[in-house]
Amino acid sequence: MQSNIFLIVNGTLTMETQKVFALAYLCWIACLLPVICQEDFNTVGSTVERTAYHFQPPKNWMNDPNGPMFYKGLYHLFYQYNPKAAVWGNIVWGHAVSKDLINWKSLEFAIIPSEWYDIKGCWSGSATLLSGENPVILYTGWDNSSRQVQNMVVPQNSSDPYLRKWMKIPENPIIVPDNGINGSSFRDPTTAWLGKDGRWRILVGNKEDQHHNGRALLYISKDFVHWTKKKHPLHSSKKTGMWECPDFYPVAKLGKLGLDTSTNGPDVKHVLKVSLDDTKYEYYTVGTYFTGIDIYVPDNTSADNKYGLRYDYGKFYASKTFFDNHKKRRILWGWINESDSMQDDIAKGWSGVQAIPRTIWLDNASKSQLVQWPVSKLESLHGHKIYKENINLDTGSTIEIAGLTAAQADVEVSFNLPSLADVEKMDANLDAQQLCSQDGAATKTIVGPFGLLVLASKDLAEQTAVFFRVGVHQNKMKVLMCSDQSRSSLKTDVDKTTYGSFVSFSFNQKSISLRVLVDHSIVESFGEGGKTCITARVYPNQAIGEDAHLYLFNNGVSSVTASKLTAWDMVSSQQPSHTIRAYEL
Ligand code: DQQ
Repeated sequence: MQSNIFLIVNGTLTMETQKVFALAYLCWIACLLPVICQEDFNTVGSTVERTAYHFQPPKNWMNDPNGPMFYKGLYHLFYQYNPKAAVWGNIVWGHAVSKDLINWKSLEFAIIPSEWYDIKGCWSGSATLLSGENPVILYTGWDNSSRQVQNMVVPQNSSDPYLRKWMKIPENPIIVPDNGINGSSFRDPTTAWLGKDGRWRILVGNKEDQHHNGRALLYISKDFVHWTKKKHPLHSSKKTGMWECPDFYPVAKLGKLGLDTSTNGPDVKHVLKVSLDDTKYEYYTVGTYFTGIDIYVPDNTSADNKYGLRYDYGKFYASKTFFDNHKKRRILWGWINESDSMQDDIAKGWSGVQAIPRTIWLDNASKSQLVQWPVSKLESLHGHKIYKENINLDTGSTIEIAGLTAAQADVEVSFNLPSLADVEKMDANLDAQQLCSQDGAATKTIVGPFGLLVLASKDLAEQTAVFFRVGVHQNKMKVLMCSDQSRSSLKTDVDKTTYGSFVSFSFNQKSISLRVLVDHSIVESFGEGGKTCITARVYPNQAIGEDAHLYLFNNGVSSVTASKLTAWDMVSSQQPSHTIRAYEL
């Protein structure tokens, strides 16, 4: 090989060499800096919609959470990220670490397009801790002929708790779409689990083209590198379209503790979650995993399609769980996408936020649905507290809860229910979301709507209403929970869909609870201890900063009492900001 020394004549660079160096320098600036050396993370877009305690890079596009794990004392979160713009494209794996799941530091991008098998993008995937300690990541590569293939990376140095450098293995791609699998619907490998036969299993999201049936293809491996597809998928469902980001994991029948993904047995049920590309909604089923035949059968307690159970009935997609072996809990991450236009995202310079990580467990009473609650460490951000008891809410009342930073708050309230002897009959032909949308918070029924108005302007022209109504629907007494965005912003070019769902509720109880996390443009709501969750993305332009207010309200005919209300100002958390070195942590 020619050495540089030969290009120097009389101590100066030849013209040719200068050109080469200049070109190389330009390439380095233009190409490598933004991707390999990280973009300039200091250019933080400053808009009123930016959140203060949700996970959010300083600029550009973010979508799915990827490969979450706990490793050597640190939580890792990777995420789909466009280093170049606030719209989807050029996808790399962003990487951040945290000691508590709330305060984050950025690291170098973990996986970037570099090989023929991922040159068009490094898409979603999952981490697995082999033998409980060696992390590997499987991800989807968009290859040079636009096929989706599955690839593997391993840490360059597994003694580094930050796992800064990841190496693509020489065997990549390790799984390709063969035998009639459509290469444009073949992605998002799951965390692997070990069967009794000592072999690893993963799912890859797919659809069967002819009938538009979504399915979770099952692959098996002895060594994690060579994978064989099982003849039948682990599960499929008719006319559900492409299943993105499948997630499959065990939950304990009793208690709230999480389980390692390989756990199975009589005390365990399994959950299969899929993200429906057609609707951009997720649904999950709870069921039984028959290990001998590698088939998952959902219980008949909810629909196995787009009408099924959802983690969140608002904006929440491409979610992923992981088993936190440090605290023995299962944690759920989900992407909150925007409700404004692409032009607005470009103007504000960013798009996409991650929901607060939630502990997730099986509802021990019904065993037919999951319960979610923000990780307890969120409470470390609690600032000034307000506590009130027995606030009577007569019909038509709107009572301000003053003295709070209402744009950045955590609010918990319990409502004592009035007599339910004579409640409204809800239209049996409408589902929960349609019922919530009918008249939103402005409707008047016998019991409800009652709840909270958050991110409200003083004159209430802007407000996001999160509320309950009780009524009879299809001959059963039900509690409806709604998040009404119809007046969330005076802006007109944002999606103001009202969301809703019925809450699993035992009517022996006299009260119902609501917790709402307000973070400037996010309203993340947890009904009845996390049995129903609704996340909304809102863009107020009057109810911002000091001009945001919080109210209790009741528009129902019957009086309701807010028996306890606790609200906290929230301190801002440390968000991914810039490239850091280990010693800064
Ligand atoms: N996002 C990724 C895909 C996944 C989709 C691409 C879900 O891997 O299917 O950014 O939002």
